[in-house]
Amino acid sequence: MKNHNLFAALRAAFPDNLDEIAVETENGLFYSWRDLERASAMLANLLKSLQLPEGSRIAVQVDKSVEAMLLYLATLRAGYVFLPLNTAYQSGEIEYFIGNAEPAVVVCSRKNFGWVSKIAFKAGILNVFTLDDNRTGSLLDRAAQCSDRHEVASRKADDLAAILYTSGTTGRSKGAMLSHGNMLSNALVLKDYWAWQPGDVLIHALPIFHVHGLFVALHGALINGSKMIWLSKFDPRLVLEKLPEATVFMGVPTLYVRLLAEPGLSRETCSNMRLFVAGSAPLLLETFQAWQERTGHTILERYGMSETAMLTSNPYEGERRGGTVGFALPGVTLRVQGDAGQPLLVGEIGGIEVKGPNVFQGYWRMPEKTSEEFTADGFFKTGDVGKIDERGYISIVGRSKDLIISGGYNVYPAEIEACINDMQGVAESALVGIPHPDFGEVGVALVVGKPGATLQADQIIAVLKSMLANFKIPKKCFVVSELPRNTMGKVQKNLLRDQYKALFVGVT
Ligand code: MCA
Ligand code: AMP
Repeated sequence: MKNHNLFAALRAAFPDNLDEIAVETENGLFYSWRDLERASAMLANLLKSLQLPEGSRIAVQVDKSVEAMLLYLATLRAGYVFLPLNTAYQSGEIEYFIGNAEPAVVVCSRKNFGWVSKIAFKAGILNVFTLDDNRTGSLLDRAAQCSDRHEVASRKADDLAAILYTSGTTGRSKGAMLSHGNMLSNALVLKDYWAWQPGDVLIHALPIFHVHGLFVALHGALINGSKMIWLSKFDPRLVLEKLPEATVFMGVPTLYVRLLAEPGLSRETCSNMRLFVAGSAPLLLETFQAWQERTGHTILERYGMSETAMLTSNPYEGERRGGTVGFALPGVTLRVQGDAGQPLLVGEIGGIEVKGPNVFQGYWRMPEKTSEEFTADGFFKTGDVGKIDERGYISIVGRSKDLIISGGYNVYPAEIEACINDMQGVAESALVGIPHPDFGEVGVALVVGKPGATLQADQIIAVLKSMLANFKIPKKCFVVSELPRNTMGKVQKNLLRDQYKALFVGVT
């Protein structure tokens, strides 16, 4: 029987000459394809030696490094389920993920071992390893004793490969379950659609705990046997320095905004480049146009979700239209529906629904939530609102879900509002997304105090900082006397967005 393990497909795409360079880091380290093969085998053998039950989750909250990427590959290879966690998450957030996903293994950085292991041990997890971004930690110490030969675990296409937590409109995060088949189908479609070529070199500058960096960028390079220039963190100057050696770059819009702020960005620095891809948040037309003028390259914008990986893309050949996310990818069926579920005409705005081999297996241990998000005829409701023009180009014009996308990270107002509402003296609050020149959009909190309470905006922010990942912290907080409500009593966030829309104009 065919092995549908995603790692088997990625491994099969390694070049014949395993001594070629697969990854180069900013610190001048070079990893050959043989290194990737051997190290992922050793790590997979370590996981295997733990005799974990089938389907075990491996939760990982570590700084970006090649070894962290190898741990992902090893988890696939050993047939377990990878659960990446944003390094910005604080203890309350990690406690929730660990409690919800019940991983069998937790890997964290050494500096966090004290509090992470406490949470893990309390949850009954016996295997807690450390991994730092300087190639040290107990995970590598243990893997060093394992064999560098490992037979890839056999998996079916719908077996789980990863769980990505994505927040919900009602607060707590849901684990989107992605299978080996979901991810392989997407990787193969993108390889073709973006015309990956022999000799391509990817600058990998995104975090590897979300779809963009972990799947779109990494799978893209690996399934094409392409070299990666691996940057531990996005640094515009370093990217500029590496552009002449690269052909492909992927980023959230903030990365393009920051690169445009660099005087060194020019046609010349980009002359070796073949493709710039943007996604995870709307790319402003002004950024799209400024990039074209400065570099001569037209950014290719695409659209996806944690639940689905990539759904649409502007074409590689043919016109890439700014302000649109292009066409549904091959194999993806996309429709725009009216409120009553009726199909809409060209140009009419409605909810985006999708179907395809890339669409996830459901939310982890939330069957009811899963079925709510699918239509009777099997389409997944994205929560994005869009339209399709006469030439078939899809545009995202808004979201029916209350979501703020800040620098490519998702911030769910309900989660932040719940934290604020729990604070002493707070009657209620609202978090709204306000345009921001760097992050695209940022959260601003409006807080109403209980009668007689004296609230300090700074104090509210300070408390939030102790509870939540830094990117979720409102960039501004205002104590107000009331929130505008409609006749149904619902807070009119559109009025608040309008009132504060100029707050960050001109901010750099
Ligand atoms: C950092 N800060 C932020 C953000 N990032 N504030 C709001 N939004 C953010 N995204 C704040 C920190 O809280 C901190 O504030 C200060 O900026 C400096 O933090 P630092 O970590 O040094 O920031 P940075 O290195 O400049 O990071 C900015 C960044 C990063 C490079 C744009 O946010 C990033 O890598 N974003 C990419 C996210 C991504 O990969 N998204 C893909 C999701 P203070 O000093 O006050 O504490 S996958 C997805 O959406 C799908 C499905 C798709 O379609 O791709
Ligand atoms: P997440 O599932 O957390 O990764 O976030 C997915 C959401 O990001 C989508 O539902 C969209 O709202 C948004 N998104 C991703 N790519 C784009 C894009 N190119 N333009 C607009 N929104 C996007």
